[in-house]
Amino acid sequence: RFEYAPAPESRSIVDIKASYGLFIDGEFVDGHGASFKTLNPATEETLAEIAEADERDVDLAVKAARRAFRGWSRMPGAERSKYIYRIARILQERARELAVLESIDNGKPIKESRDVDVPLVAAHFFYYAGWADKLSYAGLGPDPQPLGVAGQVIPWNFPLLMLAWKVAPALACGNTVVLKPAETTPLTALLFAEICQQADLPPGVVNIVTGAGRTGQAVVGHPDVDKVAFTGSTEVGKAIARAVAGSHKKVTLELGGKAANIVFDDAPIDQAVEGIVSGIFFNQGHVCCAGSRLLVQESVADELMASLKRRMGTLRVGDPLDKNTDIGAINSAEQLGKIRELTAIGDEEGGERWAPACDLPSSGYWFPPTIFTGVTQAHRIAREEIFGPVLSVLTFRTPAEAVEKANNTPFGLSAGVWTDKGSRILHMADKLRAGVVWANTFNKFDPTSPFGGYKESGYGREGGRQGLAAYLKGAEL
Ligand code: TXE
Repeated sequence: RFEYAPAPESRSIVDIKASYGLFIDGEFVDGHGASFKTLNPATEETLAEIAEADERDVDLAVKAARRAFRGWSRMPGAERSKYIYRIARILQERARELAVLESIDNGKPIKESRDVDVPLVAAHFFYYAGWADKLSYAGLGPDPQPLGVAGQVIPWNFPLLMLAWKVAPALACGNTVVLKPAETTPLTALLFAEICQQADLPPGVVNIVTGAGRTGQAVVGHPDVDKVAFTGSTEVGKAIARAVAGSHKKVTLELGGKAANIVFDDAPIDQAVEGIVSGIFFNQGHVCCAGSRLLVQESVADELMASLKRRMGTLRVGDPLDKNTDIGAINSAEQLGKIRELTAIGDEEGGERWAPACDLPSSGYWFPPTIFTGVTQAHRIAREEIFGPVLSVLTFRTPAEAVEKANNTPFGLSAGVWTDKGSRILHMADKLRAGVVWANTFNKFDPTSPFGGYKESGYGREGGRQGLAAYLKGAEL
């Protein structure tokens, strides 16, 4: 049954152990390296001690994945599909636990992990389970073959969803996986490892190695890794591209963004305000495709801003496990520092800061929903990814000016267009250099749709039929 267990607000439904090992060859094992702590960003309490995989551990994981590749890649697609469906069903059965754990470790509101993250995670596994025995119909060649061992490095903003985007297509195509979760959010990946055991997935098909950047480097640099899939900062993405340059490894990179959410004067204002709010405040703005630049047509700017401020006044910031919370905790002290630094630069450069009055909890990492008006294209807050609940507002007069401003960024991941005119939507979608253009909506995701960027937002696509190409030999989009 395609249903999700509702209302998981209680922390008591998760069992967080004091310490966690690495998941290699189907077992939880001790690492050779040191360990690190993962915190609850809403309280700063330590949740658990996590093993930090070093080069030796990564080597063991890659060797296990290589051994498992033999059987997994030769298994009939229909058999692989059964395992992936089984994982999808267990993800649904354990949805409450996964949602609560994700909110505790990441800081995101429970209504988002419950209604968006976890359902999409299960949906990805269901979707790619369906492809496993139909690869020769994917239009990617008559006899598609897997690449081998996939090394996958993921960020902290959607810990379980980024895992799903990478693991589900890799397995469907017959690859095996060594995945490194982000150091601030390892817990749901480790629960996923338990789910792989529960699904009787053959040992070594999925391996989870926890750790920080050094562990990621070891995964990416391992000579027996055939495919590197990375989501994270543009800076690290470039370092990874350099590290694998000249090797046999196939690479996909999903990096930063600075999306424009463009509101024309004929847009339904109330609807646009909802889209702007979800575009930048969903997941505390820790979203690579967040609508972090609002481009509003001058003639409706005053009306729109007044309405946006009223709506922002109703947002509730606080306890991620409270189902009424709209904005949860910032994921780490480091990310909070980055948001504070960039917004202080916004003040210095002459932007006008506004945030509704809100009582922030005394411990934990918090930042109120904030807008900057009077922003020009030269301002750093109009150009750089803040990755927090901060919106930079610019205005435009003509569609051509909107296109010029929207495209005036090193990134090209997503954009939004709000207008009543269908022809304008088509025109803008054609002119905007962005991997996704949403029309009269924002931040809508679906496993059937390919996602990925242009320019410094990376290359390759994840999701949909196109997402299979990243995990098959010789297949290009
Ligand atoms: O990202 P990193 P951070 C952006 C966002 C944010 C900034 C920094 O602007 O403020 O990046 O975030 C692993 N080789 N995005 O520092 O460092 C790391 O351990 C291999 C946008 O968290 O890129 C983690 O697992 N791996 C983004 C993952 O890379 C390395 C999501 C991402 O961490 C590595 C996250 C190395 N040399 C941040 N160094 C998006 N596109 O959604 C680190 N890692």
